[in-house]
Parts: sequence; structure tokens; C-alpha cells
Amino acid sequence: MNRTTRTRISNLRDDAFGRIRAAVGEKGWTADPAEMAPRLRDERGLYEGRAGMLVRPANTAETAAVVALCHEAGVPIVPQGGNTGLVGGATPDTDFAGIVLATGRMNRLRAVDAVNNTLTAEAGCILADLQRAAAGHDRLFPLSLGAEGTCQIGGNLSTNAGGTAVLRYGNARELVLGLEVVLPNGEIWEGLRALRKDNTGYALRHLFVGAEGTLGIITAAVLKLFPLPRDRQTALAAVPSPAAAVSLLGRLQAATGEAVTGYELMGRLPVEMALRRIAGTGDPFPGSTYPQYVLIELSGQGAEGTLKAPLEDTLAAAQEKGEVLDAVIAASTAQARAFWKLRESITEAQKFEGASIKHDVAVPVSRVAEFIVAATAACERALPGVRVVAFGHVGDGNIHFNLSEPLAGWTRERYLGEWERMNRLVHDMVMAMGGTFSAEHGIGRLKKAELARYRSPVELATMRALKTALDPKGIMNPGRIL
Ligand code: FAD
Ligand code: 2HG
Ligand code: ZN
Repeated sequence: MNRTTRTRISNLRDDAFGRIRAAVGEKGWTADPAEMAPRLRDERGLYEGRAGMLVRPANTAETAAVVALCHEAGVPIVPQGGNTGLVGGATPDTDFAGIVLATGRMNRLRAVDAVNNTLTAEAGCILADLQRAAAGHDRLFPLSLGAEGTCQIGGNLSTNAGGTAVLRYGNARELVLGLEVVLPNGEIWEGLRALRKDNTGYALRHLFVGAEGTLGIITAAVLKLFPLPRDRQTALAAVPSPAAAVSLLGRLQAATGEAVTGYELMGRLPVEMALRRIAGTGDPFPGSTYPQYVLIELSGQGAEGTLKAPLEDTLAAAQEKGEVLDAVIAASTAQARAFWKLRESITEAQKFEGASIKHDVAVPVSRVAEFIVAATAACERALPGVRVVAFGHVGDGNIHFNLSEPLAGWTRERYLGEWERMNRLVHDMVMAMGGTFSAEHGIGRLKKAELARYRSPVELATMRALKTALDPKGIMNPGRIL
């Protein structure tokens, strides 16, 4: 690129920046380095970038105006919600000259229709606020994950978030009926339909769910609500092995069917990390250590306590067969919360335990136990001293197979140098088992090479064709996913 072209692009960009500032008003942008700093690094501390400006539109019309200006001048955009994503998708590159577009000010709950069991919310609504709003109408919005106090529904949909209730209610994709999206050329697609049935051509909403901001900006969504459960039983069971955990899941499903709402596995090491690092966590079996734990949640519409007897009976039957070593059913909401706190603290606790090479993998539930055992042995053999932190949504076949730095003898840099080798070992194994190398966190920046490696040329070319058709100038979250 010669100097004249560079100058012309820079002038275009400056002009566009000025018009963007005018479009969003004073509250809608900042270029203050201190204010921008937390928006320019990712949750895991893996990436740090730069941007010309942080833009915070107040509504869909402002978002559309900003995107149209960017489209015209070729200014790239990184959309950002709560910035809790784990694959670097919301963090700009170090040479990024475009804008970060944060959705946080678009946080109106537009409507709740209790008869239709739907809620319409803007992208910047915090997930926990939506759960509370639904509960206020005696309804459940079931999407639930550790970052729910910070992540935003636009980010949840853009990553097709999973979490702890997928087993019963599905992931984010299954919870969305309609979307409003600002397309890469600044046009608004008004797809906020609240219908369970609508076979009118391509289901466009599914293109934007899981697109991680590469195809447009989700500005609002119609989400499904469910009856608020009347009965909820939470238990922690100590089990001898992952195989026993999977077997216990089958028993619970046979006994209570759909009532199995959450089923989370935790190895002893992640539990120890949470106990050691996070204030307010407690060992549910003080004085005893067990190899594996499962957190079980049953819920249903029967009278309070209805599910307790089948839960007790199933745990007792499993104990007789040696599949359960010990178990405690929460006697109060506070105790149930404490079990969940232990589970939800693992990600934060692991941060204090040195560098982590994470693998967000899934295999068919029938192969979860085989995977955990084989992958643990392979990683320990390949990297002696590595600490396997395996936990997660075993009911969906989704295991967070994280590898914490050995306790001694390694630097962070040297350990992270093992990233590619450990990824290969784990991901090859997962793929050979009919699984996936990214179950719920997405591709972002971190797993681009894995996508290119494991997805077929036909699949990649189809994705590229979609991207080019919708975003021919490549301004939406450039360099992410593909
Ligand atoms: P961001 O991180 O801001 O963005 C994520 C991606 O979406 C980026 O590519 C961004 O460009 C894009 N994006 C954001 N908003 C929009 C929009 N409105 N339109 C278009 N693109 C947009 N994830 C799970 O799936 N399951 C879990 O159980 C889970 N637990 C977690 C626990 C902890 C403690 C943490 C820190 C993270 C966890 N995550 C989990 C990951 C993360 O919380 C989710 O991916 C979440 O859905 C991201 O939402 P966000 O608003 O923070 O999005
Ligand atoms: C969870 O299930 C999240 O807690 C985060 O998906 C997993 O820290 C992780 O790897
Ligand atoms: Zn998870």
C-alpha cells in the first residue's frame, strides 16, 4: 500500500470516527485509555489489543447508524457484551484500528408475555437480570452459567452458550425464537418473532446464534420461558469413577425422566482447588476424600418434596452397587446454593493455580468415562506432573478437560509452550471418539487453527461463503472463527 492510499484510508477513518461520535452523542463513546483498558483484554489474560475508540450505542437505531458508517468507510468492528468469553472473540488484535462496540447500554427488557411464555430483551441485558425478571412473572429463563452476573444475553446468543441446564432445556440456540440484528451494512433485520412454528424459508436467526459477532450485531431477542419449577432437589454424590457417574445419570433418568435438570461432574482436584482458593466454599464430606463428585439437580412441577423420595431411592440403589460412595441431599436452599458455589468456583480457583491449558470438549455421553480415563493417562504420560482438572456438564457429554501447570519446575511461558502438543493429544482423541474440540465456548481467536484442522474443506468453504455473502467488506469481528 503506498503512502497516498494509506493517507486516504486514514482520512476516511478519521471522518467516520467523527460521524460515529456525532451519531451516539457524548455518553456513547470514549477514547480514554483507562476506560478502554478492561475492554481491550480478555477474561483469561491470554490476549490484549488496542482499538481506535470504544462505542456504546444506546439503542438499535444508534447501532445501525454506527455500523452503516463503519461499512461505508471500511472501519472494522469488534462487538462486545460482558467480555466473559473464554476464546478471545471479543478482544481486538494489537494492530486493530477499528472500534469496539459494547452493547451494555442496550439493556431494556422490552416485554414479557407470560401467556406466550416469551421474553423480549435487548442484547445488553445481564443474564442474571433476565432470570430474575422471568421469576418475577413466575417463569423460568433456564440459561445458567458461572458468569451469569456479568455476561449479556447478546454475548450468550453469539457464543451459543451452554451452561448447567442444557440437559433439560437445551443451549442458547434452543432458547431463542426471534432476533433483531444489525447487519454488516447497517440495515436492521427485524426478526423479533415470538412463534414456536414458522417455516418461512431459511431460519435466519440460527445463522447469528453462535456466529461470535462475525455476521452482524444482535441487538435484541425473543427468548423462551418455562414454568418455574415447584420442586427442586439438589444433591452431591461421591462416586468412585467417571463410569459410575455416567451410570448414576442413567439410573436417575430412568427414575425421574426429564426431572434431571443439571448433572455436573467434578474430579477431586478441581474440588480441592475451589476449597483452597475460594472463600465461602466448604467440603460437603468433611474428613473424607473421594475421586469424583457429581452435583445433581432434579426439578419438576410436583408439590415441594415430590422428587426427594426417588432421588433417595436411586442414590441408595446405586450405593448398594458400589456406584455411589457417599451422598448428601441439600436440606435447604442455602445448602443447595453452597453445592453450586463449589461447582461454579472452579474456573476462578483454577486461575490461582498457575497457567491452564483448557479443553472444552464433548463426546457422546456413552464415551465420557472412557475419554476422561484415557485422556488423563495420556496427558500425565506426555507431561509428567501436569494436573488434570476435569469437570463439567457430563450430562451433555461436555467435559472441561483443563490442564493446570505442574506444581514445581515450570515457568508459565514454558508451560504454555506445551499448548499445541497437549491440544493435539486431547483433540485428536476427542475427534476419534466422534466428539468436538469446542463444545460450548466457541472458536473466537483461540481455536481458529483447530477449526481449520478438523472441519472439512466443504464445511469451511460453506462458512466462508456465508461470511462473504453477509459481510463482503469483512468488517465484522475480522479474523475471528475463520
Ligand atoms: P463476550 O465475551 O463479550 O463476547 C463473546 C463473543 O460474542 C465475541 O466474539 C463477541 O464479539 C460476540 N458478541 C458479544 N455480544 C454480541 C452481540 N450483541 N452481537 C454479536 N456478537 C456479539 N460459557 C458456556 O457456554 N457455558 C458455561 O458454563 C460458561 N461458564 C463460564 C464461567 C465463567 C466463570 C466464565 C468467566 C465464563 C464462562 N463461560 C461459559 C463463557 C462465557 O461466559 C460465555 O461465552 C458467554 O456466553 C459470553 O457472554 P458475554 O456477554 O460475556 O460475551
Ligand atoms: C464452566 O462450565 C465454564 O464452568 C468454564 O464453561 C469452564 O473454566 C472452564 O474451563
Ligand atoms: Zn462449561
